[in-house]
Amino acid sequence: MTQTAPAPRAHPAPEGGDLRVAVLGVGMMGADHVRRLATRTVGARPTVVADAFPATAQRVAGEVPGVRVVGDPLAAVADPEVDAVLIATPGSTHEELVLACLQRGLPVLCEKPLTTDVESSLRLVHAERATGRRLVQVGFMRRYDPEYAALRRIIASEELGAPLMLHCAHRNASVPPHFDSGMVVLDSLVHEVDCTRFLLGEEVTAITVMHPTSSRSTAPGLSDPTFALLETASGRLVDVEVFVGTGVGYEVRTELVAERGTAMIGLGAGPVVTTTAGVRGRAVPPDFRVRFATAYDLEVQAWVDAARRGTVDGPGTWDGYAATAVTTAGVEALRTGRRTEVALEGEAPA
Ligand code: ISE
Repeated sequence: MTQTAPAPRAHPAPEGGDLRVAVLGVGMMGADHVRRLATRTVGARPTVVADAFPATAQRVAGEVPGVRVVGDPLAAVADPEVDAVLIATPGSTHEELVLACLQRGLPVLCEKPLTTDVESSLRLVHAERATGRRLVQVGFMRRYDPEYAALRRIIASEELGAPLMLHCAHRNASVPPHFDSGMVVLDSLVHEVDCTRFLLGEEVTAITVMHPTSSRSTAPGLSDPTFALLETASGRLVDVEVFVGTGVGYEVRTELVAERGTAMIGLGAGPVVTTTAGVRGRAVPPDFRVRFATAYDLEVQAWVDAARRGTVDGPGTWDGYAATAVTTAGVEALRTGRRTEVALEGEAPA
């Protein structure tokens, strides 16, 4: 759905050595990526970190020998000891940072969402295309999760016949205090939008977003849970419950309903009884770093391997743009209470 033929980069890493990576934004996710690059990724190492909070940058840099703090993220992109950039800053900063990487011809792994509005995402699609190469991978890590990959293989094998619907649940124990209802759509639901495109291989053409009665423990200013209905180009339906303040743990489930059977991922087998004690005795992961640890490892390793070959082969700017187009329509659907259609401009890469 997304691949373009990349022009190989002449010197992806200095003399075939480790790819030297700048990590921009070292909050919860960025700090996790710094540790991953330092200890679990082959062929890459973090060299530079930048963060809006200097003390956070110092603390994270202090954990890994050889990592320097650079105050300004744009200076980090321009740093001579940087061959590739991992962006984990808030989505509103992504456009400027990705553009700076494109201008330097650096491979980028940009955490999702690509950007927080559709115009800037589309600008990045065009800016990357203007370079004539693929340089940007978007951090839709679920594509690297063994369970999602297995579900995709089940669909591709047609063992269960054609896919008809997906039922998805996306539950966080808690989110930071600044998380509002728009962020639920742009930052959390965006994963299910990408999974829908990844699993079903088609675009989302309309979205409806509703709020059922909120949990009594919901933070002021946030409506939680949220229910979304995605419609795809061929008429399939995907329902998604996003509940970001369950207080329980991290639960991400996807159930495929197909012509001759169903398949669910994200659970142990058997009756579903979930409490803080776990699912049938199985521990509920506390957050996405634990639940998707393998996916993040595989994602970053795939990005590094491709960057060292002078290319990118994971989800790209088109995927980021397509997902943002749906979630920004979702924010509008939430505001108006109406089903909102999504139209993409231009063509997906062949
Ligand atoms: C967070 O940014 C993530 O990407 C997590 O996967 C998601 O579950 C969470 O809701 C987001 O805030």
